[in-house]
Amino acid sequence: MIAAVSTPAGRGGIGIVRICGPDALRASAEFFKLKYKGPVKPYTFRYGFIFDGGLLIDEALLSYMKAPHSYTTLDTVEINCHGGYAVVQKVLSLAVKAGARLAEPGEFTKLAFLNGRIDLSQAEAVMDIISAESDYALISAAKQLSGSIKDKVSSLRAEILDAQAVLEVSIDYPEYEDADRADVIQRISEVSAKLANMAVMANLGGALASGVKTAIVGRPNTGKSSLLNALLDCDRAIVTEIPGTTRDVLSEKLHVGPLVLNLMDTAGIRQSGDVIERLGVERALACADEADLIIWVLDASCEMDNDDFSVWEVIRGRSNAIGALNKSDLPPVLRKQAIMDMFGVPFFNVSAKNSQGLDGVKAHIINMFSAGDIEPGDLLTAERHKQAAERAAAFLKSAAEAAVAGVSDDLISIDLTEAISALGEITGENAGSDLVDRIFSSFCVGK
Ligand SMILES: Nc1nc2c(ncn2[C@@H]2O[C@H](COP(=O)(O)OP(=O)(O)OP(=O)(O)O)[C@@H](O)[C@H]2O)c(=O)[nH]1
Ligand SMILES: [Mg+2]
Repeated sequence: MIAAVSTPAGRGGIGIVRICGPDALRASAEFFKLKYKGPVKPYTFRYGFIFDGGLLIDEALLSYMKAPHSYTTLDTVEINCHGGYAVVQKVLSLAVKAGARLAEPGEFTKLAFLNGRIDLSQAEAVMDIISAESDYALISAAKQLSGSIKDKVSSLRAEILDAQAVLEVSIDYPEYEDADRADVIQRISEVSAKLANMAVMANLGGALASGVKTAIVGRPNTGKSSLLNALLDCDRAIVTEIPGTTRDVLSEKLHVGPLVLNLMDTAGIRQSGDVIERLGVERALACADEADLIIWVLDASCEMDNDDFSVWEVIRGRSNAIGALNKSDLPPVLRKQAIMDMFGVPFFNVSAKNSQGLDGVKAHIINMFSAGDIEPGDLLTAERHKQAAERAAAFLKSAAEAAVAGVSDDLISIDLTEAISALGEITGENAGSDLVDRIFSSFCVGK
């Protein structure tokens, strides 16, 4: 029997202590006294009082979810008491006194997984719902919880198993081999392509769900920090007329329509003799490297210099860059159309100083990441799932290539088994206990 506080620490209207295990109802009766006697029916609330021995602690509600129809599939009791630090800790300690042990992070969800009520992708979706900060992340996680990934993976798995079954037959009856082999090659190549595509698109899914990593880059003094402040509508970063003001990467979240941007203001990129500034530039470059979106800031009130062109070397070839022609409140030297023609990057006239032109930038970003008709739930969002899909795709590709090269069916079948097992890591069928422990250890206590 395990118990935990399921609501956040601190003060709130209600605090919930959850007790789970075959003995949960009996244990709760040791300290929860019903106002009106009588058996506790499952799926109803009962009103009563918490007592520590003879001492009244709180008035509370108790609900009882009976096995197997509960979150964990085991008997579960939830006590809704008042949401203060002392009171919830007291209720928790009473549960422990009654025989429960403190639950580990994510242990309730882990039980739901281990008892087969949900697969691993659904268990992860629970945590994704809790951490969702945008509609996209939330809806995508909700679909995953209802089994969107589980279903997708099991249909791909079924296709591989089908192909494998054909191979097994031809191992036993070599006379069928030729026609069937062509069919198998076709099928596994298709599944491989589907999985590879899912893995590629997962980059977008991840950016949409966990926030678009957005690096604001440019040479010193173009107004990167001013742009960050303007976008956030607050005085977050230090702005001065001295080139090389920003050193560390400053990160802040910004909600833009359905998206969350993880905005990062970076040091102005240039060659510098100053050790600290150089370290700042290294960080800026690393930031640009891993960004889902780069905002390149140019000062439109003066000609581009060598530093601007070295920033271009960093950005060139990236499909995820947009440009801000800043200081457009001053007499213009750089013209938008000419700059766009020169670099082939969409540019926007902005004035960070006057907060002008920002709506156009935001609208463009929303467009970039709405990616046509992609609905939340269409894409993989977790790096773990992406890697498993990549691995499965690679095994299938190698199986198809081996089949074309005339390798024996039993060897091809080994690759197919590996692909199935990679998919099984997503759903948890082939996830080792280390991986499972690692996943649940990142959960909240009480979930
Ligand atoms: N007129 C005008 N001045 C601006 C604008 N944006 C920034 N500035 C000025 O440009 C100077 C540099 O601004 P910062 O935001 O510190 O520039 P930065 O790119 O972050 O500079 P570093 O951190 O040194 O790389 C400051 O004096 C700002 O007031 C703008 O839109 N219009
Ligand atoms: Mg700055």
